[in-house]
Amino acid sequence: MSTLSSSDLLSRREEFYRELEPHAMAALWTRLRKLIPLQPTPTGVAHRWPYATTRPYLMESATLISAEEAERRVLLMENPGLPDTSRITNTMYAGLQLILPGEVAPAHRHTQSALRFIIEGSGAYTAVDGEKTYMEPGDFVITPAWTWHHHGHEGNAPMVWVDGLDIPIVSFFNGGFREEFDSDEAPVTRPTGDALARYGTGLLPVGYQPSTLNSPVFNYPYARTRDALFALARAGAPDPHGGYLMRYTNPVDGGWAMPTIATMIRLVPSGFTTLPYRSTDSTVFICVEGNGYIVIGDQRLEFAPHDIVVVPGWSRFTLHAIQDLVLFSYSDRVAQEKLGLFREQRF
Ligand code: GTQ
Repeated sequence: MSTLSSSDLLSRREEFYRELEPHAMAALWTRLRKLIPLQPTPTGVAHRWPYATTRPYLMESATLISAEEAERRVLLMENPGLPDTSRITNTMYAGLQLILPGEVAPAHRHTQSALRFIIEGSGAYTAVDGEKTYMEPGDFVITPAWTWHHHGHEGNAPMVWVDGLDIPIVSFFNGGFREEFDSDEAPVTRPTGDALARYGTGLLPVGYQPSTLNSPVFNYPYARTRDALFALARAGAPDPHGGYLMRYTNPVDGGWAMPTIATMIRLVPSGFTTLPYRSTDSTVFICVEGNGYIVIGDQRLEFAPHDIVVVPGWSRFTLHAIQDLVLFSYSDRVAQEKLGLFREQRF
């Protein structure tokens, strides 16, 4: 190595780093610890959006703009630790969408995948790839990437749902783009309920060859999900770290329902507290029903119906149910698993 004195060596190093800059180079050893940290290093912070706070703004937005003019009348949730990114986690988008009776949110398609988790109202539908599905609170609905979709409302009260999209993942690959349909409504070519009948009853058409990475079931009705959760609760003990925790699956292969977004639902029974758990996927929780709270480190965030709570990856948390607590959640876990990145730890 050099014969420079140690102070000369240090100043020569600083100079050397500056000399590299105009050549679009840098010394790895100045960055290695940050580039490849010792522990998973989540970005973003834990945060709660109480529905009591979000709902009045969402309703006021309807006095300011129509669904048609907005294309989608949505207030998005932006993680306070990720300002100006339109992200709720490092890899996920979340918005609250409002549609009023008689409105249509016009047909378009995009390379991003979307999920809807229904919050309130009845009588609105989403038309996805030629089939309309009417949405009820607690339903989980999939809009696969690049399928035409529009939303309409035949009911008589405001309808609200959460949109979960993989926008940041697609942006990472510079893969995000859109197309607008010629008219407001894309053609509906199959009867309502067709997909559920073909693919969602434990049966599959013989010879069926999937043409998509998504589950062919695109509405998982809450009535069925809820029955399953409460049947489990009558039949045995909850998982100590998760409660009665179920994932939404693709009936074709038993994998996750969507290729980039993992979706789960759980019941934490009244009075139950889960043991500490953490995983590498930052997670968005939506409280479906019941009451309780989550403890993340020294932070405690309440769950009331329709509240949204985000938990950064690799933060240890426990769930506490005051009344039977049903939580829907979504994250990039499915993408992490495919890339060999997913880790979890039970304490
Ligand atoms: O309903 O198609 O929240 O395209 C963001 C982008 C909803 C939608 C969002 C979208 C949609």
